[in-house]
Amino acid sequence: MASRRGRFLDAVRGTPQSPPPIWFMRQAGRYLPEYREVRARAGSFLDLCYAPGLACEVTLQPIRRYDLDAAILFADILLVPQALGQGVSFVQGEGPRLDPPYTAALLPRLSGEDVHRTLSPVYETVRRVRAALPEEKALIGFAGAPWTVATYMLAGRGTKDPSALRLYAYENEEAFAALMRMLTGATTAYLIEQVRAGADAVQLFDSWAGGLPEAFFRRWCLEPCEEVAAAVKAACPGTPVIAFPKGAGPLLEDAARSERFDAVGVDTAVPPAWAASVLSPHAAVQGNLDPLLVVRGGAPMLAAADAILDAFEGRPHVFNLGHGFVPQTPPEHVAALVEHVRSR
Ligand code: 1CP
Repeated sequence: MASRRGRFLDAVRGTPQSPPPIWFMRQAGRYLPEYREVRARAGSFLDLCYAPGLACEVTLQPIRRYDLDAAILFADILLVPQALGQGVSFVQGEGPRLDPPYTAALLPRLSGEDVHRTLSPVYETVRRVRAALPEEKALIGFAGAPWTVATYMLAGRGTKDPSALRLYAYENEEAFAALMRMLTGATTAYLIEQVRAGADAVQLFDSWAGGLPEAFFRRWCLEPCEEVAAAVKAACPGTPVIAFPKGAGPLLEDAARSERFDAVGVDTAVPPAWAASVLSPHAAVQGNLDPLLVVRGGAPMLAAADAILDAFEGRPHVFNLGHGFVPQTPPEHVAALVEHVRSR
């Protein structure tokens, strides 16, 4: 329902709100005791992602606790490689494993034909969350950006340094381009179904967009995300799309200038004053408190929040973190932060 209104949707469409709407990346997750309880009942992390009743419950938990302006679907960016036919598992304490890692030889075994069969429980979660959410709160759907998902598919796991994967892309142009085409198509189909099921906006997480040369960033981060956004908007007119090319630095301006994106996520390393003057004349901005300051809490957290609020005063801004909450975040610090932002 692209016509829904609300503080979050009005801000991402370009109308400043005072105080700004608030949601947080990783707002559902291990820092919340009520999440840990449901997670223990679900069995594995992937079982939780594919159980609409439980995934709906954990999506709503942070809304109940903090009355946030937007919920984000509980799922993971690695459901798409699984739907394409690559094995995905989460090893306790070690993170994700994708098996076998992508090579040209794996390509014939992957298929974008049938992603909805694997992903249909996610659409059911979206329907349930939208039905349970108050009218004025938004539901954000999401997917990983093709490049970021490709890094996991190529490495077979999370990598601290994706430079070997960039070399793969340079040296195996055809096999890499085929993977990116498949991911772009599957991501588009996935997000369109999320919106049809009730997501009010979508975010593309490009967590590994940092440290790339300009031409590589444009070709493999920006352009595939623009293609996905254009197709989502063509199928579901008026749906806001948020791009989050984490670590992109000055190349964030390219994303903000793109007519395909309504808002850009701003990571912790970006100076808010720069984002306010360079980015926000083109797009709404979302961010960018250091999640580690929420672990610290108290005056340093509130002062940093004030600096962000001051920088974006009078501009379309969604208050958020520069990256997700870490598991050791005290939930009471989050409550104090929300109260502070709302009381300005
Ligand atoms: O045991 C657990 O509970 C697993 C922890 C966890 C959670 C809570 C993972 C594993 N994924 C999630 C949920 C998740 N992931 C959401 C849900 C909504 C919310 O924000 O509340 C979202 C939006 C994501 C997106 C995601 N998954 C990203 C992009 C954002 C980012 O953090 O950069 C990435 C890179 C992933 C991969 C992933 N999933 C989980 C882990 C531990 C990782 C990172 C792996 C690595 O790089 O080592």
